[in-house]
Amino acid sequence: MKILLSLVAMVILTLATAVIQPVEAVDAGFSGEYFNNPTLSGTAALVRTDSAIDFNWRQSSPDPAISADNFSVRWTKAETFAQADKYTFTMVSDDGAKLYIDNNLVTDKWMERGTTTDKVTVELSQGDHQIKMEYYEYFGSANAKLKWELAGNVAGAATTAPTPQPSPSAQPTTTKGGVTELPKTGTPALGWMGVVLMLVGLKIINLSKIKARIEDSAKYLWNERQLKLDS
Ligand SMILES: [Ca+2]
Repeated sequence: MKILLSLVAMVILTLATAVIQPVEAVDAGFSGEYFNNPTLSGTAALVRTDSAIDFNWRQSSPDPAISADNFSVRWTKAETFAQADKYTFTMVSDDGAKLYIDNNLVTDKWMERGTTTDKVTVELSQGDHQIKMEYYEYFGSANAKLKWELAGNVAGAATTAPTPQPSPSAQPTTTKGGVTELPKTGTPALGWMGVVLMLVGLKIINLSKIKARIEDSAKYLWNERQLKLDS
């Protein structure tokens, strides 16, 4: 009986895994809009896809179409986060930069300066979130980098969270324990029971049939036992 129930559970799990297995998404990278002015003004002089924001241009320019000084870049990307958790974003820039998550301004360092690292920890729901980094180079050397990882993997990151400054059109953010909380927009994770109920709903699993099978097997095992006792 126990073995049979385990088998039934295994079948359900296998079916559930087959149904919810996500298709591996192709990472489209960042859309980068490059401007020949330091204020992201007018029409971009260059639009290209950057697989990552990880640049050290030093004294030179990102592209022949862009000047070596007094340029700006806006990178945007829709990133799918596999789990709801706290994530630490590490931004490096020379000169200034701003970071937005879902159009909420979470780091504002729009200033002339040498290479500086800024970290911010943000609580995100599971699912898609828009990452946007704006950057400008005033003069001299230039670099721009952005990466993120689970806050638990970054020592001391939560202490550097700034006060969030939501843009007027954006939903308000709240701060709890040094962590910036964004408005909840993602879908909650499907629980195990949710998956089973969904499969039942889709009639992939027929509970009455499974119950009948279990009862049949129980009857069979009981009869076998009686036969042994009788003989
Ligand atoms: Ca510079």
